[in-house]
Amino acid sequence: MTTTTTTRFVSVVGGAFLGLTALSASAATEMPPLPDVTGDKVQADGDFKIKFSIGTTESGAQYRGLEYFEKIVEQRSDGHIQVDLFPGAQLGDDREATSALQAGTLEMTMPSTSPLVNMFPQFAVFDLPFLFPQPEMADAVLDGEIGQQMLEDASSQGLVAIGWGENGYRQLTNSQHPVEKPEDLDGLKIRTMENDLHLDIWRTLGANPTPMSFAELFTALEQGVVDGQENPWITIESSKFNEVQDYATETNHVYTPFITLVSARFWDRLPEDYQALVRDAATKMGDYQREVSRTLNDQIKQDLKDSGMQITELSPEQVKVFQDQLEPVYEDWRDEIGGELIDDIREQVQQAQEQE
Ligand code: EAX
Repeated sequence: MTTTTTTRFVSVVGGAFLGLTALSASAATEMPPLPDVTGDKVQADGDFKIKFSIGTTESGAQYRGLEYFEKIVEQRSDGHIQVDLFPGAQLGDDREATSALQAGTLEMTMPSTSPLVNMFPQFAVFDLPFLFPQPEMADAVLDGEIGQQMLEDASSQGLVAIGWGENGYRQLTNSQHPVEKPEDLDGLKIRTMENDLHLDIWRTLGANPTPMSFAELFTALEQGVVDGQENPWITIESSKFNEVQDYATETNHVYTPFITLVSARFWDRLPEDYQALVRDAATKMGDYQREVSRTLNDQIKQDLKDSGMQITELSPEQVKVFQDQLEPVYEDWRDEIGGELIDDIREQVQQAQEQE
């Protein structure tokens, strides 16, 4: 997050948020106005179309970010690049959309990193429990050398990775009873992302986890195929999981990044100046989307409470019980992820904490 972006966001958007508090609970995901587009028009040969698909719905912060991306790209290319947005996994869930990019039938997507660890094993580092105590520490890693290296590594297998956003801190919801401690999870059927580390987390805590794509999740919760799931507040609300889940616990157990991907087949056809424009727009989208997500997080938690969800907030001591029980997960995954990468990130987080 650059200072200019933060300042612009506060000045352009701050006023709108003040107004929001007066609105009713149903207006929870009323979004701030989009920032103005800055930067010169870019001229290059050809006309292009970008179909951009995401798993989350139109009422989430991710989609708001995409709208900003669309505005930047269309305005600065003077309409020579058209962006069409497809939210709600209508063109496929995270994995399917990523495959479509590889096949060249879709131009862009922005999945969680977790379902892609089968392609990029180092992404599993972000699935380690309680890795980032503050979102700014995730920013420092993602926007720093480690994040840059990961974008380069993920620019392979028919993909070009051009930026980061956030899904955010994951919270547990379920249909059965309040969860305050690991024992309360005994036997609960929890849907996880298609990711072995997440399965390990929930097994270690005593739950009965089952992996499933995001596109199938609402129906599975509604029909009682699973008792619970975990996602950030904004994703819980925008997917209406609160309509089929009475209980939630603010666990903050994993911080999930979104990664912005482009089809290499499309990218290779784009003139260099347009590639630079798309990269720049992806960076601005990532900064803005993280701001929107963080600004709305507490308000949405409150709206979920107001809608009748029973939300358990854990004391630091209660969180520590979960953390201690999950410490072995770090050892289990050390070799697979790479000990050096884990140590690097933990060191950066510690330094950031000491500076606080
Ligand atoms: O696109 O699968 C999930 O729980 C995620 O939130 C999904 O990646 C959103």
